[in-house]
Amino acid sequence: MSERTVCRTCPLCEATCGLEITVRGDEVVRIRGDAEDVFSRGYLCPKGTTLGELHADPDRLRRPLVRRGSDWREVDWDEAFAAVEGGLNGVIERHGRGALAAYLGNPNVHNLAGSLYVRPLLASLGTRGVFSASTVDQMPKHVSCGLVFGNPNLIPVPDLDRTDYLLMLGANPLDSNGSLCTAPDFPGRLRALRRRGGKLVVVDPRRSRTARVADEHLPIRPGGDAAWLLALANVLVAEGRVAPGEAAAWIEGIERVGVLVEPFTPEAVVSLTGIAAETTRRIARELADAPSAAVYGRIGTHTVEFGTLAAWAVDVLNALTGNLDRPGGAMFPLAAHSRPRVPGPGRGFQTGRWHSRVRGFPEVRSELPVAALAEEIETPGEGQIRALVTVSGNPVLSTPNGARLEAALAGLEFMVSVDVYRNETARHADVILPPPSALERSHYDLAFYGLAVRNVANWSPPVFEASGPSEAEILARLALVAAGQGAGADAAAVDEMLLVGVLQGAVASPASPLHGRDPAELRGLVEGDSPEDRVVDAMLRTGPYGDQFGAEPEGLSLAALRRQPHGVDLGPLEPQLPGALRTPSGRVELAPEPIAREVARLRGRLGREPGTELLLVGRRHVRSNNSWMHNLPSLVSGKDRCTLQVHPDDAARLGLTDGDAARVASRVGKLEAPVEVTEDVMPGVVSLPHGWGHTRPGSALRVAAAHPGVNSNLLTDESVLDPLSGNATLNAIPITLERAGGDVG
Ligand SMILES: Nc1nc2c(c(=O)[nH]1)N[C@H]1C(S)=C(S)[C@@H](COP(=O)(O)OP(=O)(O)OC[C@H]3O[C@@H](n4cnc5c(=O)[nH]c(N)nc54)[C@H](O)[C@@H]3O)O[C@H]1N2
Ligand SMILES: Nc1nc2c(c(=O)[nH]1)N[C@H]1C(S)=C(S)[C@@H](COP(=O)(O)OP(=O)(O)OC[C@H]3O[C@@H](n4cnc5c(=O)[nH]c(N)nc54)[C@H](O)[C@@H]3O)O[C@H]1N2
Ligand code: SF4
Ligand SMILES: [Mo]
Repeated sequence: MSERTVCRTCPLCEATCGLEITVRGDEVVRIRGDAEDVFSRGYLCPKGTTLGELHADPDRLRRPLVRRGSDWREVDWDEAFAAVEGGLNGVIERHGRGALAAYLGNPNVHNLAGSLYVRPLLASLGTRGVFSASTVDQMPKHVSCGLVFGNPNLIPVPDLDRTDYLLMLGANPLDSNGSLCTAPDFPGRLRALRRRGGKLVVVDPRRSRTARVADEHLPIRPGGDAAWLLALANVLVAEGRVAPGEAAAWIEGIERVGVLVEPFTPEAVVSLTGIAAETTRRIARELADAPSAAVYGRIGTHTVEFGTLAAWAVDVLNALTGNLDRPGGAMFPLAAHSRPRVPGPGRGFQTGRWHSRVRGFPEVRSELPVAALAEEIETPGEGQIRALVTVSGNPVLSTPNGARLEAALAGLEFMVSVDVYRNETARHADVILPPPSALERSHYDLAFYGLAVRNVANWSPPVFEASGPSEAEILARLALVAAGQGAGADAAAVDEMLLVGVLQGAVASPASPLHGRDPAELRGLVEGDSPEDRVVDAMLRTGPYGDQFGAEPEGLSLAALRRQPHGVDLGPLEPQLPGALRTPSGRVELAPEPIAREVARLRGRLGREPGTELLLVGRRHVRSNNSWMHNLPSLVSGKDRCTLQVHPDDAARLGLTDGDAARVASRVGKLEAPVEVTEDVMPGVVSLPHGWGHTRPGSALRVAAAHPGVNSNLLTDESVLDPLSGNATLNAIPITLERAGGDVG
């Protein structure tokens, strides 16, 4: 049989690497980095080569499953949707729509169907019970950007390829390949930064792989980032080094920031951060003196109690040093699919339009904190959640106090999961609807081109034809069932609504060259083999580089991208402010009131002696991807990676040696994990990766079950949230540690 080669963008993480996939018949023969990809230039990580393995995994679900007790039965699609209709309607009839909820997991944003079709699904569910992986992840950044720039999706990224100085906190792109900063070949880009004479400083309680390649590694006490960043700002103010440059014209609140940071002297934050005052002063001066600099913070800065404050302080430092929105600083991408801008001031950003029922958490971006999902299922009364829809998520392993959530899921009246595996979460579902594999769909990265360090666009065709309904069709049919239109309703209605919505948005915008045109006429010009592709075509053509349906003949369209299998480079990032701002003032509002209140709350921690408990942090490994790629033999082979890293001093004090089983306990739970004694963690800190714990009966992941590891989220605490964003605290968890076996005190 002859071989063929298909180029496509890897959808597994945020880096968007180009892959060259060689196929014979319905088999993947080989996957390499696409050397001609305009963005990744041949780079790929070990996960990128596994798309064929994922596709062929015998445990990957090919047909819908219906559960009765602990028995699973394969059914056809009509029967599956009929079962969903019966289950959802029953709950709606008995308890109303307030009893419905949805959880949306991470791969939704790596997939056109998830990005486009989840919204109509949520609208049809008609519930405020919406939860997602965003509140165990980046919600603090959305909130800080929402407050400061007026748009929670207007997130600055470090201008990696041009910066002279990168101060990176709580991120480990050598393993994660980058997050909220799409940059294929992050390792190569960091090497280039140092080669051109730039400096990389990594702030992390662990000597991560990224810290190892940095010019300087500053170990920080977990949870200390917000205080430390405020201390850097304090030094800039105290030493008269605030220099926002031309941006001063459209930034307000700089003086207020000066007042807010006043108590956070380098000396005052030493107990919270463990960083010497003179080091803090030196880094502040280096930041101010660098020709260009970017401060960048990620998971370790966000998934902590003061996550939003830390996310805000990152951008404050960029603004105070004149690096916001300038080359080499922190800049805003302009994605090819972005919507035409409405000029002038915006409506700003609000949270708390409603609140969670049990603990009263404010809604943020129409979501409630996933750390509150279990209690909303358990607690009786009006609005108690009785039915759950999960789409590509595994909250049992990925959200705090997984044991409590798992028990709550078991008590639901109905649950449906859209997932490619029967995993630790989906095993509680009554119906599982499996979409085709990633190779059986087209791809265009709607989420991550908006966070990329260069403006690029790339569309990938499917490698194989899907044997079942596409994920878009599954989600559309679910939406129609939830809307009461029945299991037999035609999904095309949802497709049309999405497509026409894009066109209507364009013709309604005075900023668009298509302003005033007839959407029906444009609809006739849209191309694409699938409904998702047609939406992408509409977005591209009406977007900032679009062909505007002929008015800009050289412009982008799906057809234009089809002709460029290695993607289109749209150039380095360009300044976007003040035009992109959506604040009511039309300016950067650097010192918003909710943030000021958080500063005051953190101020209350100054001078408090730190506790003596060990603090737990997470970590990632390049051969892992949250909870769901442990079923691939090539990724889990080798020595156990789910180890508890302990500093030699702590190990000696506790009588632990390498390979011992240790009992770890937190306020909410306990587990046993093998100890790895290493100087890579700072004293007082232990580290355990998340996404493991493949021990649950009823999941169907045979390879993962042979390399189970433990679920670190049995230890994370659902009671402590970042109040502004509702984000969970996944790092800096106080724990106790002892040798398992009971013979040691
Ligand atoms: N302690 C701790 N916990 C953490 C983190 C941490 O750093 N520490 N990180 C957090 C972060 S950043 C995140 S994003 C979350 C992730 O949390 P989740 O999104 O809940 O978990 P994942 O492990 O990403 O699970 C993804 C699921 O999607 C399925 N899937 C894969 N591809 C597809 C597809 O194309 N379609 C469909 N329908 N399903 C698919 C997989 O089988 C898997 O079940 O975990 C969080 N949890
Ligand atoms: N290989 C792989 N790649 C992935 C994923 C994966 O699971 N595996 N997940 C993807 C997802 S969903 C995401 S969101 C991204 C995340 O990408 P990153 O943000 O780069 O996440 P991590 O690699 O977990 O790095 C977080 C670092 O923060 C440190 N840390 C912990 N607590 C603190 C603290 O209080 N302060 C500071 N300064 N540092 C702290 C940890 O030691 C760790 O090194 O990765 C994505 N890419
Ligand atoms: S770095 Fe991310 S996008 Fe690139 S090959 Fe690896 S998993 Fe895929
Ligand atoms: Mo994430």
